[in-house]
Amino acid sequence: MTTTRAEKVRDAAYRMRHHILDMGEVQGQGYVGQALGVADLLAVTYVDQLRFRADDPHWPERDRFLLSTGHYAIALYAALAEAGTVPVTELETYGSDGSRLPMSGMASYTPGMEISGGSLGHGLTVAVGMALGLRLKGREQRVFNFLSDGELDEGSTWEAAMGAAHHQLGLLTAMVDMNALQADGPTENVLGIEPAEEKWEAAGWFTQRVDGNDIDALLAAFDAAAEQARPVGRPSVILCDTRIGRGVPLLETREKAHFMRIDEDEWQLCREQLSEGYEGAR
Ligand SMILES: Cc1ncc(C[n+]2csc(CCOP(=O)(O)OP(=O)(O)O)c2C)c(N)n1
Ligand SMILES: [Mg+2]
Repeated sequence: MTTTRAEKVRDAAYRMRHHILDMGEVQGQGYVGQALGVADLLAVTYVDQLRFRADDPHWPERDRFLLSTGHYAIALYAALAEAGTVPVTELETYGSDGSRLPMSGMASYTPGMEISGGSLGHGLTVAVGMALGLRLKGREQRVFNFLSDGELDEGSTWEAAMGAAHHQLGLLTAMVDMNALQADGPTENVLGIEPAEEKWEAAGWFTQRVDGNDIDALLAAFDAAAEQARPVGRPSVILCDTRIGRGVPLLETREKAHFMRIDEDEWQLCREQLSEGYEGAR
């Protein structure tokens, strides 16, 4: 029996969610909810879309994946472990002194981490510069920028969005985690950004909005973006509505979801719930 693209992605996302829980347990807390929410999105990116060499993170021909949100590093570490760039055994060093896997993403520490993105609202500006630079060199690599809905409240993001359309950076794809949450509460209470699709369209982007936990919908959206991708053309954005804590019911309903503290005896329960959900869906 052949494994479909969607099955490959689903299995990778499941393993990544386990990695996220394992890393989270090392610190007893962290940005676990967001990471579980975007595991499907990052699995699609790393398993199905991105051109890279796991054992050569500086391979000049690679597509670029820029994580704007440094606090989502735990999600990227899970993807890098699944990809084979970071050994799975190294995940237990997460957040410890001297580890290559600090709690906030640092490009100089971690193989495969292209930028240090903790200062929110800067990732897309860097991505625009990188896409322009690659085009000037005559290269046809794609640049993917992962950003959060909180970053849509930053003016610099919209300057970059307009700049990308102005310069017709057709190999640039932004993916936004529309988890409807920020550190200070629900996005709609902090600074509403809806209707987000219309804003991106008005900025000149090929815009799609999907359920970010529906792997088939994600694959279709990434395929449509890839179809559009050309050196001179419209940049693409995929707005992904994700659910915090996805896959672990205990965490899907947590009130304090931006930075979760999880009791010692809850981690095993989280793992069991994750496994039950995965087996149940098969
Ligand atoms: C420029 C900047 N301002 C403020 C912060 C502090 N901060 C860290 S996470 C965060 C929430 C941003 O929203 P989002 O990324 O959507 O949050 P999440 O979905 O992870 O809850 C803020 C304001 C920051 N890192 N950078
Ligand atoms: Mg958010």
